[in-house]
Amino acid sequence: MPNQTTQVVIVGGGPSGLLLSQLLHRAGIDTIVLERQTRDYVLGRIRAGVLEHGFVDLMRRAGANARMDLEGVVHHGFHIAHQGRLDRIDLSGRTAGQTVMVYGQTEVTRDLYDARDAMGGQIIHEAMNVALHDIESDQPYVTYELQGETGRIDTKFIVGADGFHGVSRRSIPADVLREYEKVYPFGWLGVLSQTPPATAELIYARHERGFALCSMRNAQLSRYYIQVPLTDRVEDWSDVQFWEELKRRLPAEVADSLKTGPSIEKSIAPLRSFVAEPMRYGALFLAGDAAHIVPPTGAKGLNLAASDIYYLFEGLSDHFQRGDDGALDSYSERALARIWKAERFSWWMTNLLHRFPDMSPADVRLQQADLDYLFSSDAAQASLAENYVGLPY
Ligand code: FAS
Ligand code: PHB
Repeated sequence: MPNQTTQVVIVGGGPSGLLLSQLLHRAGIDTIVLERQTRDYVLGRIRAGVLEHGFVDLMRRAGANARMDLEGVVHHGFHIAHQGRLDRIDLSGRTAGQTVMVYGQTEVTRDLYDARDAMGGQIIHEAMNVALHDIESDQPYVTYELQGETGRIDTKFIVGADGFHGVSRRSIPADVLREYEKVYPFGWLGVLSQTPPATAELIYARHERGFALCSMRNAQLSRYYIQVPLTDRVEDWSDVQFWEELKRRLPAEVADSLKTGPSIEKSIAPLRSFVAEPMRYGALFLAGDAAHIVPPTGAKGLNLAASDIYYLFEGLSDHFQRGDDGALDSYSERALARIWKAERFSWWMTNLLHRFPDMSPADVRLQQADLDYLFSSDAAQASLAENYVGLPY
């Protein structure tokens, strides 16, 4: 396999890597994306469902927004169910008109793949054993294996957009890398069903039996979650058991009208808060889940990847177009400032709504007081809303 040369090698063909590759290509900057899995495998993942307005803007800037703008649904608020009732958070009312868009990550990824294909972007699937070399030098390169042959790509920069289990973060020396982690004592059992959503807007439910979430992908595709112990396995839960437990955790008005149906996807995701610092080491930049993970309670995971890509795109464009490295040099500090605020919000919302195994009666009352304060205070609701729609980039 002949050696190749490019300006930026991107490891990982998930939403982070694809979005950056598309933005750079439109700015005349050459990239090669190395993805370990097949495209079908990547597109088979069911993950995030809520896009901040910043993410929506970036998809439009990338020219990958046509289907999103047609099929995505703008949401102006969501509900919190507690003590048998629904209270609404008025996102647009509390943020001078800002909203979120409900549009699945699977569709975002599909749109980005289509946009890359339309521009003739180079994505190498099933690239195995990707390895980063000489990242401290100004002549780094990447090797990988494809159908038994070894390939080499010489480049100026490498972006690690290869998720939590990728190779990039592990390429930063242990005495340089600092990792911060908090693992939650429960997981989310998620179900996708071809049924109409429970309500027009999302419902985050706090219940003594545990957290639940009613979300959706479109008018005929719903996404539900219930908090489960870490010891639970997917095979422990039949569809009937899932629907019965979900209904127990929802106000009667919602449970009674819930349309159930067979699950077309069912999985358990662990919850953790995680940040790796720094997000740059020599010619290597980390972006998205490769650098940080949040509990999905605040719908921040995918959206944090977007702000990383925004900062990185700005820095790489300045470098290649104007020879200015200011934005690249400040990338890690700038991205981490927004990441830690989103980590805080996701941690706070997770503590507000989940039943922790070791909660004392006092802890339960304090948690309820937190909710009572929230719905008695304009300032508290404005604070939640500005975090949920997305803090400024
Ligand atoms: P990704 O993990 O999506 O993509 C990384 C890509 O790199 C993958 O395609 C992988 O195959 C590839 N890769 C890995 N190692 C490689 C290697 N060595 N060589 C080449 N390629 C390699 N966020 C929300 O906002 N809401 C949610 O409800 C939500 N639910 C989630 C559920 C689950 C089970 C998981 C795991 C995450 C969830 N997230 C959620 C977060 C998720 O959406 C991420 O934030 C998002 O996928 C981040 O995108 P990327 O940074 O591109 O990482
Ligand atoms: C989803 O629709 O998958 C979803 C929505 C909001 C969240 C988490 C997941 O906070």
